[in-house]
Amino acid sequence: MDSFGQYDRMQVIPAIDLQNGRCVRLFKGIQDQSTIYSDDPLKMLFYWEDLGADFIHIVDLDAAFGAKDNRSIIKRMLKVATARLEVGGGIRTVETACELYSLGVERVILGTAAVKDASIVSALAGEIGSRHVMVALDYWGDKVLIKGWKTSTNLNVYQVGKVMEQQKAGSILFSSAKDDGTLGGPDIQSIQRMTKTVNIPIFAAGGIGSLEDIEKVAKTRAAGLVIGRALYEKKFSFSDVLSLIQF
Ligand code: AMZ
Repeated sequence: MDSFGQYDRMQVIPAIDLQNGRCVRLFKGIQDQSTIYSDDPLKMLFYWEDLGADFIHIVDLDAAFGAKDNRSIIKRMLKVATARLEVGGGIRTVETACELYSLGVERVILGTAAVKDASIVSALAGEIGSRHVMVALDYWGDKVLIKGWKTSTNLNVYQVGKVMEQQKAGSILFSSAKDDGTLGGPDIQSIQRMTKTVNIPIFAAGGIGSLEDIEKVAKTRAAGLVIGRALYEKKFSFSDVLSLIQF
């Protein structure tokens, strides 16, 4: 299947990252380098929905770092959301993933757990279907990062991508830690390489700073991309994004 084929157009997905109950953006994923954008995640959800987002990316940073979690907030968001939500951070068991799916998560994101034991991906896909299982491959250079990007592995991100495809992941979230939160432009070469390596949809994240950056990603056959800081800092508006990807 073409990595773009199952989507009418590239999906551009605003991100809500949660830390201590608030909406933040980190710089290069570093735990204590956060900018707070809102104290009210529900308001933030409605804000993106009102602007026309039909998919929203939610990350529980505290849970990804292995500390406390923001799961009760996420459950409240699930109750009221009209957009479809993809949710990740600290989901380490099939049971937790299934619970979130049963509460309405469209794509459950597994990072650390999938990298540690890829069989969790096929086990979860067997329970909820591949299209609801997104594997997060967060990387620096070509090495996979886990545990809130604090631990580097020796694993090659493209090889792991292939394994995840074999394990029936429905899609891959491909986040460049080096670029995340910098507004300095996406890692186009690596995105291109990953879209050529696997045949499942790739969602790129990290570094988007301008509408031109979005156009560059669109040319890579990525199925979508996740945007954080550029939207919060109003580098462009979400309606500009929607008109850009309409064609
Ligand atoms: O910014 C970070 N330090 C960070 C981040 N954004 N660490 C993890 N994550 C995200 C991944 C993925 O969506 O991009 O958390 C999720 C994976 O979490 P886990 O707990 O499954 O590895």
